[in-house]
Amino acid sequence: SARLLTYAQRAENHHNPAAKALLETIGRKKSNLCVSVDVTKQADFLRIIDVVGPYICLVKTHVDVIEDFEFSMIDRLKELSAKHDFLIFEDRKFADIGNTVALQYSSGVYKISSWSHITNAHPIPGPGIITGLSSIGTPLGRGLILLAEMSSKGTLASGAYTSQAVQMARAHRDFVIGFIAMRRMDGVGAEGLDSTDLANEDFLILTPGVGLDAKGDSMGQQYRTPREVVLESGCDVIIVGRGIYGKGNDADIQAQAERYRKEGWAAYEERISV
Ligand code: BMP
Repeated sequence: SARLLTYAQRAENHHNPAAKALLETIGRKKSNLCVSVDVTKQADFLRIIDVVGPYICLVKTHVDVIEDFEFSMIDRLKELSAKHDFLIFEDRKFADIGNTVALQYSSGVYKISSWSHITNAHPIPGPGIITGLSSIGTPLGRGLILLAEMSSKGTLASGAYTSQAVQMARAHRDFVIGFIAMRRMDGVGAEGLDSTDLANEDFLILTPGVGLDAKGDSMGQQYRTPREVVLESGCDVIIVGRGIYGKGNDADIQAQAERYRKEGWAAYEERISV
């Protein structure tokens, strides 16, 4: 299973350009850390990314929370992505019918497909959401992440819903590169499927709800440590927001980014060494 392979080995075997690039970046930078930069001003957004850039494989954005948004911010983001060698993941959580999400992905103020290597969607509408997003993203070499589970208390994304999300992804492996999930999805919803085929599948598990200093927040977020997430649950990328950018001045933010990178990488090295 992919759980025991190195990121570099997985990059060699991957067919999707965004997944391949992400796995290569992780290996090259020795970082499975994705920073989620959920701030509301362009200047803060760009400054934080410039500080954490050397320590991350991926930046996760919620571009619609930026109050003074101008499209030139995207040009600056792309420059930082080249300067520091990371990919971009707009956490858009699409959740509509195929025709609508294709428009939301390609058009409007943000034109997400033009700059975000990876985006995500809720499986709730059924497979048409993948067809719609793929019609825009596949020609551009993008990758899609499905939300199979969530980190928040009381999430409805569990049990049969999670299994069906994985089944939807298996039917669209060219474009769906993995999941937002709290654990590896190997074998989930796989009853009766060919075992060699399943052994060859490589979905990336990107996991939010990661924090070293808090157990959660007052709105249902729940945190686990990088070690719990990567070593015990077999996830591939840790997503950290307030645990990094919420820590004060640039020196503190840099120190936290370095701390999470180290913890995430140590947990991975221990995982593949067994
Ligand atoms: P923080 O580390 O500050 O709690 O931020 C977590 C980030 O991950 C947020 O941007 C949130 O939107 C996102 N997220 C999450 O917390 N749980 C999920 O299940 C899915 C998410 O995208």
